Amino acid sequence: MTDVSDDARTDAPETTLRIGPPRTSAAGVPGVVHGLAHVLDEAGVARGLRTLPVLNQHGGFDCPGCAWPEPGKPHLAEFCENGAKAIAEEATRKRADAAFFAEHPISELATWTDHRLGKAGRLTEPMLRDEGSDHYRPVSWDEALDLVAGELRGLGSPDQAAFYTSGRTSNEAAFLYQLLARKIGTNNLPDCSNMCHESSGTALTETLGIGKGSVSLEDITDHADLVVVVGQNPGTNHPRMLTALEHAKERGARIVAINPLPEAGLQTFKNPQRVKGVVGAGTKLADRFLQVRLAGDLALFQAVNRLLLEADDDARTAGHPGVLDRAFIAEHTSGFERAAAAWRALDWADVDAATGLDRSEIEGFVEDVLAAKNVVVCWAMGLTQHKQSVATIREVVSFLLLRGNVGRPGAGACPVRGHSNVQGDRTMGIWERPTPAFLDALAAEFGFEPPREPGYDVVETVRALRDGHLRVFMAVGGNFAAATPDSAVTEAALREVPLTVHVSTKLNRSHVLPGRRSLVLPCLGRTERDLTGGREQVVTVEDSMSVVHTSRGRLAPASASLRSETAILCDLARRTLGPEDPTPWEEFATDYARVRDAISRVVPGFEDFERRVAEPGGFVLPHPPRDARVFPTTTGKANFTVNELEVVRVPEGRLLLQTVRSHDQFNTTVYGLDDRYRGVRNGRRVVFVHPDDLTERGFADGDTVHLVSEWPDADGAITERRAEGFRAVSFPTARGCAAAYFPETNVLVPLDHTADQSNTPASKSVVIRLEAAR
Ligand SMILES: Nc1nc2c(c(=O)[nH]1)N[C@H]1C(S)=C(S)[C@@H](COP(=O)(O)OP(=O)(O)OC[C@H]3O[C@@H](n4cnc5c(=O)[nH]c(N)nc54)[C@H](O)[C@@H]3O)O[C@H]1N2
Ligand SMILES: Nc1nc2c(c(=O)[nH]1)N[C@H]1C(S)=C(S)[C@@H](COP(=O)(O)OP(=O)(O)OC[C@H]3O[C@@H](n4cnc5c(=O)[nH]c(N)nc54)[C@H](O)[C@@H]3O)O[C@H]1N2
Ligand SMILES: [Mo]
Repeated sequence: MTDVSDDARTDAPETTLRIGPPRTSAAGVPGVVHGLAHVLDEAGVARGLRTLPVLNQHGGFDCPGCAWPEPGKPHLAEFCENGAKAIAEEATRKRADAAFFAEHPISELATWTDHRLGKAGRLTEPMLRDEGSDHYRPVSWDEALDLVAGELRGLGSPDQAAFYTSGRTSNEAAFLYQLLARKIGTNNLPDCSNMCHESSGTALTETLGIGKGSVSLEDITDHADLVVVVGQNPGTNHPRMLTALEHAKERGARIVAINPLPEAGLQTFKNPQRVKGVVGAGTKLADRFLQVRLAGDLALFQAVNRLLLEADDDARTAGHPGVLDRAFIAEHTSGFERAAAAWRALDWADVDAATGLDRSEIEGFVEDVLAAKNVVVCWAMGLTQHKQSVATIREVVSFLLLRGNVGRPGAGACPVRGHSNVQGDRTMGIWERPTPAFLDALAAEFGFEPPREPGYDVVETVRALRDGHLRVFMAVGGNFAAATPDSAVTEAALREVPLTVHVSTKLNRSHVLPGRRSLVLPCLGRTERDLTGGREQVVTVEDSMSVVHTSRGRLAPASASLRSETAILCDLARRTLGPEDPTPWEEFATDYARVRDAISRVVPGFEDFERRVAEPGGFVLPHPPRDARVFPTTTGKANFTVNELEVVRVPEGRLLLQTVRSHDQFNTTVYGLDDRYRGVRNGRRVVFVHPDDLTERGFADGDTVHLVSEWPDADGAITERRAEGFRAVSFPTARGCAAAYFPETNVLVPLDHTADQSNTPASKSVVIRLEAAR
């Protein structure tokens, strides 16, 4: 299925690209047939069928697709089109084996697109690139791990190493990985969360006292009267969430979508798993759609909070009860008066400019809120990847607090996580800023003094690489080179580091931008049977709603040489820390229950881990605000906040670009070249722009353009970054806004352009201009 345009990592326009009208509904029968076709094609019929029925079932494996929770009683097969694609990607019969690496020099692979790299198949044995060589060659596990251990032991300082994690790593492997890093002596544990929900964690910790969502699946399906879906494209990225929204609607709940793009999944949903959905026209999901401008949500929620305040004034003046939950505010919150004063001073001209919405649209939303007893707000990357993301999410929390929408059924904050275990990895201590309490517990369990200084996050790791401060860059999963901003900077920096080590399932760009020496270590994926230590091992994961459960792979491993992440890390730890280290690494490797035992003593909420996780559906971690309206913040209350609004002013003739996912990718893994719901076929170099914005800038639909980002450096000089050869697509996005796919557009995102406080790359608000291609 590869076409000419996909042969090279080229900036030439894609000649076979086809654009049709965007869809208004998601996930109908064609969706699942399409998804199944992927599994059957890639994995072979028998393997595919063996895989799907055990997906997300008790005793089966956790879908590597996304972190949306499984219902208590899953349907016969709780899977979705994109889950099927994720499995196909892992269960593929293709192999990037020694013969493959012998045939293709690294310099050639570096010219391939991400799509083509991924299609090379599963990695099969440890591969080493020697200094100066243009090829990877096979090495034994012993040689590979001794090499890494030797390099780690020879560091001038422990902080010359950084240990990256992507959110597919199991709880057990994550726990051991952070333990190894801290035993070496560093908190340099950057993870994909830094680019993902870091803004949510930061804002929620400050305001509610815990950086996780406060709702359960039942809150949405059974109790909420209003579900607000803001900055999220569930039809593509969390398709099973649509089923939950459908249940909510059947009970009469309303759904409000807030997004610059009219995403298909938020418009109409055809549930493929239900007869009615199959034969009928589908459910209209969103009752109200606010087409906000990019980065306009802070102003929007401030305006909503102001209007709620005014509605309360009006009601009380008229002698009615107010509309705010005064009892909750008095008993459980802090800072209300200051926040209220700030809302009263809000400048409506700023709201108009930032949101691009009519006042009547915002008032309509406020009416929905006032009509609803219980409100849930769900969000994803549309809220987290902007300069003022943390402030925006704080303001969303204030919105919930005003009417007591936290800590009762059907209400709360729901950051919808990305990677299937990204939340669990953080719970296990994958964090460059661990809490003192976590480090104390680790110290007590393992009898050592962990480092206390904060380590590098993702952006700081790129800077450290660029500035030559790192000697070892290790990654368990992920694709650091492609996922991080400012690709040119990151790619150049990675090539200079003395040793890169990637524990991966599949070939990706990070492997073909190797350090001076580079190791690619192949590991088992979620779907595969793990027989480490001669017994069948299970691992555990935590979903977006703090449910911890087991995952057991069922397929035969892609190669006999694969090792589990846990086994690799234990072996590496043993070689690095030497026989004098008292940690029972070998026992950890051969019996993961021993790891869970250690976790149960270090991480609060995991008491009696082994027994509780064996129960059907697992167990739910404690969440004081959700469970008891207890807020472990610095004030001991839920905090209202005052957030100064900085309206993003895009210079004349420029556009604000967001970098998003197509329907045919998982982050940097490109499954295929279509974005069905947005009408794109057989290409990815497209930029979606409002028709009037195109005309005003002298362009027409179908023109080939270059995207040029403009970033003022500290001294005020403008630095330009370019991504060339894109098809301009006239699209009903909000005015002044554009959208294009990452990772291709990561080259446009300046490294220093990050969210205040969370340091998350602001990859949803990049100022660009379009340039005519000649
Ligand atoms: N199939 C599939 N599933 C996935 C992934 C995948 O790549 N493929 N990735 C996983 C991961 S790691 C994550 S984090 C999630 C990502 O899930 P999403 O956050 O849904 O992913 P994005 O494609 O980044 O889409 C961002 C959405 O926010 C909107 N948006 C952007 N900026 C703004 C804004 O300023 N305001 C508002 N209101 N809306 C805005 C965009 O129009 C878009 O609808 O999905 C997870 N699941
Ligand atoms: N411009 C822009 N950039 C972004 C984003 C954006 O919206 N816009 N989104 C950001 C977000 S939300 C995220 S989460 C990051 C994602 O960043 P990463 O998590 O680093 O990237 P992925 O593409 O998810 O990683 C895919 C690779 O993981 C490996 N892999 C898959 N499964 C396994 C496994 O089970 N074990 C191991 N060891 N390896 C495995 C495979 O080799 C595969 O190539 O990207 C961020 N980058
Ligand atoms: Mo993510």
